[in-house]
Amino acid sequence: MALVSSLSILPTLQDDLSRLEQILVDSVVAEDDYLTEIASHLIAAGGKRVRPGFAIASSGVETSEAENVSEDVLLGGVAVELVHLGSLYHDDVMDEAELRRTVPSVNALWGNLTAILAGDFLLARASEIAASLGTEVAGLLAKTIGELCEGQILELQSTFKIDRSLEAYERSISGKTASLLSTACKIGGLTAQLSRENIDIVSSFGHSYGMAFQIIDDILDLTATDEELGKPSGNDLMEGVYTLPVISAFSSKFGEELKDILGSEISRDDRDKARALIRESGGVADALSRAQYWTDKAVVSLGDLPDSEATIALKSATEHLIVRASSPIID
Ligand code: GRG
Repeated sequence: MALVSSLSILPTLQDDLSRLEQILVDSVVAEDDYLTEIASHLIAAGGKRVRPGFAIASSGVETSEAENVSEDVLLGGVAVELVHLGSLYHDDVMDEAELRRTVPSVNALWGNLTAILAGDFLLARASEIAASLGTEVAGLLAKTIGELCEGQILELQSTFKIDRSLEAYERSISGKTASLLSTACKIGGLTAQLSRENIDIVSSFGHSYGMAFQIIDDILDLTATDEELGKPSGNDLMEGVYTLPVISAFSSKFGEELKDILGSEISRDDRDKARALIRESGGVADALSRAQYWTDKAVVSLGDLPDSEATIALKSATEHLIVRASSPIID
């Protein structure tokens, strides 16, 4: 798992994540065994637990030597992972995705109606846990769920648009991805009762990290294999979601040729042609430098935090992101 290689220099993290896993599994138990099975499906399938990892690490930035986190921090991490899971259930319905986290998606196994309801159930459990952590956490998580929807709607509005701008792209990923990473860090800070100044810093760090995280995710969709992703690669092009490498390639010397292929539904052959053109155009390299812009910003914000083991782990995880996209290996 990527998290292990990126935040793992935090000596207490593995132990905290094992404690978190049990709470996560317990949090989706319903009265009905059938619903429990469906709600547990993607938890059992794996996932990197990036958001809980960042909540845990952020909670420890004021502690010079790492120590195990409180139950409240773990509950905060569980709440953000449940929102992430709920969004994956709904996203897979929207994309008619068949595979997620290397296993058949919930919609593929149980159908769209059940997948939507099970996704709602995960959001409900997330909200219940957030409410137990106080009104600020509950309000923040509710606001973030709204931002995810806003980001996703912006993406929908721009599908198949060959004139999608960098600004429009970044507005969308800010909502659909960066907001939850920022909230994960902020909830870590709130539940550990960090100073207000440090809570604001980890929140802003999480936003910058999240922007880079989504850009890298979008690069990997164009450069990685199906096996590396645990789902079919090149899906964004098929769905008409033109991400940063594509937007950048549109304004290169290959732009006109690319626009002739894209802009509407395409075959797998055309997808492969478009992918080759995007790589040749330097679009992937451009996107990588924009990701670097965001990771640099994230690292700069960490400079104002105490020099703790957790702060160093957050820095190392941020630097690891760029390495992940620069090499074809996904861990
Ligand atoms: C119901 C909360 C809710 C939202 C509805 C569908 C939707 C609006 C939003 C979808 C947002 C989405 C899927 C964003 C992509 C986020 C992303 C980068 C997912 C992959 O995250 P990883 O790499 O995955 O952390 P794992 O599987 O490791 O957890």
